[in-house]
Amino acid sequence: QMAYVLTYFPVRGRAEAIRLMLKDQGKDWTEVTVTRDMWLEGTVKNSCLFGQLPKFEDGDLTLYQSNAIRRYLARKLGIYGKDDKEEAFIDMMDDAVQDLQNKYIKLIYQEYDTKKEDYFKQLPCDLARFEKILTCNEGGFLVGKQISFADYALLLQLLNHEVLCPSALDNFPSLQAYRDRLSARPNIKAYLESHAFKNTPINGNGKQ
Ligand code: GDS
Repeated sequence: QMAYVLTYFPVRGRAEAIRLMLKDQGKDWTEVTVTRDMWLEGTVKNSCLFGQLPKFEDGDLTLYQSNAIRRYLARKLGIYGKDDKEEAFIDMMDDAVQDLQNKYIKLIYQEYDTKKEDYFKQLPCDLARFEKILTCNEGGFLVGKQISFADYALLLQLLNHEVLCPSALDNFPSLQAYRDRLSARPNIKAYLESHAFKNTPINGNGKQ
């Protein structure tokens, strides 16, 4: 069994949902870190199919696009629902988490100094939707009774948003319980407490 290889910048960013999934599922991988200087030199960027990272290798398979990588691994690791219906619901939930992540990335990289207050005003409305979904699903996850790749993405968004806005989850007991329950899974707990996780910045521009 060849080791997986994940190539990314020394940040959590768009690689973190991949890392968290691999950790929780007990899979090892080799991390290749591309520094800003290496990236600006241009050779690595030119070698990337869309000029961006992350890149993921599994033997002779090379993938780009973080969400394609996540879905590939989810299929392979069996965390993509138990049937077509669950799979469709997981896609739907993951797209909703991506909507939130895209807003977050836009704030961090483009509007951090100008739109933070607006973002804080909108945030409870976005989080309330996930609160309702988790309150209604007795399985304890976004979909069904088993963890899926969408759950790792939501957990990371909750953790990132609590850094951005410490009171983010204050009025959302189901989100708090979900964050606590997922963070207590043994492999996730060990990872969240690790030097590797704690010392890796959330975003590439130092904002959080
Ligand atoms: N859809 C792709 C995926 O999901 O894999 C997006 C991949 C992506 O954006 N990769 C970034 C990258 O390689 C790192 S994530 N950047 C180097 C480059 O482009 O040369 N992305 C839009 C998005 O995620 O939807 C961004 O906004 C990224 N920002 C997030 S970091 C600028 C700066 O330093 O501010 N030079 C680069 C900012 C940037 O790439």
